Amino acid sequence: MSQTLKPFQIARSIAVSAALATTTGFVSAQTVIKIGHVAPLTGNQAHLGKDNENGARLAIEDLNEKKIKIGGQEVKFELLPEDDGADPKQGTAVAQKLVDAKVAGVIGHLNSGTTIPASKIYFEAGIPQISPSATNPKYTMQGYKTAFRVVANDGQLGGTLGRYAVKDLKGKAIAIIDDRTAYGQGVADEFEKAVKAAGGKLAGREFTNDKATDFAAILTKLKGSKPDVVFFGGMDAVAGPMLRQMKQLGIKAKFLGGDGICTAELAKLAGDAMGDEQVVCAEAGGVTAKQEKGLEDFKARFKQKYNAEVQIYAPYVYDATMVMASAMQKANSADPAKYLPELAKISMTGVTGTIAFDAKGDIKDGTLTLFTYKKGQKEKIAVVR
Ligand code: ABU
Repeated sequence: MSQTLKPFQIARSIAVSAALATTTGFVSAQTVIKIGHVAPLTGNQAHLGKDNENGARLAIEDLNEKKIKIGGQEVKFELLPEDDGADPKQGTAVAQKLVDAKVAGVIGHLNSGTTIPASKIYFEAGIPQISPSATNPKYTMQGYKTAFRVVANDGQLGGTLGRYAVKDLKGKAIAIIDDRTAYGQGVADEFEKAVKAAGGKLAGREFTNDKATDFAAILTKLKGSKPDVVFFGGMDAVAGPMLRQMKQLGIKAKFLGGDGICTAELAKLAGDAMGDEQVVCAEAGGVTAKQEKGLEDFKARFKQKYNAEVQIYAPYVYDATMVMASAMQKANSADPAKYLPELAKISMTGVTGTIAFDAKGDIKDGTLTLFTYKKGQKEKIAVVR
């Protein structure tokens, strides 16, 4: 018996047919390989999310220009960008959306607080995920063979900065504030451990949240213990106003933070409240010697293309995308089950240095770069191994 379909049923039927056409393999009849990318594109971290996404776009463009063949066919890489708003729940929702869209891999998420819960969804779907910026160690400690990251972790960031506060800055009263996110609290915990291990004295610990703009209460409380170093575990959008309010309250301490504050934007967010060499922060990667030119060339090219400075992680996103594509080429397949073993044993030199993963999926021999700001410009202090 024939049945007349209503308009919404016709639309659904077409959508299902299209989906079926691409379920025969991860290289479809159209030879399109979908790569998901997730970062916050709304909210106070949107500038960082856009930076990451542009890193992915540049990589996809470069890959498509190479006219790569996989499985005997020329392939076209397609970016599926998603916004998780730096929110863990939105993070898992968009992760499921990407799994349903049959992406071959995911670059992201930007934040540890979204990357960690999303990683379970990708793992259960067998889809490789490379985070270019999530630094909480838990991400790669869950035993998920699909989880990789191309940057150092909070143990390295917090540990190095904690020792730096005590040994190099000779901090006598070290205050800590964190934003209670997986990243902010985690990196602050590591910083605190390192300060104590180096024999430093804590002047107090307070917390805020990742959307806060008023820090008067916690800063006034900390001011009583006369801190000469304040460490903030969190992102630049919160650190900028915090620096302004420290100046208003007359707190003349050095201000330290991890990669979340180590952005081009921080100088603008803090304005004239940021003194020369007052801020010391660490990027969770870095190159030396011959590799420096490659990274500087990338940044110049990025600026020309997007009319924007690299904030922090665009080069790492670019490399993460290239590493994923390279594993597909080595496997001669974009099927996650086939290229995942190649990804696990990859060794590739990109614009951020050499990328190879340890058994957990962390980058081998991860480096850090310490920066300060002078006249609003980021200046490298040292690359630390
Ligand atoms: N690593 C700093 C920003 C991203 C995150 O880990 O949450």
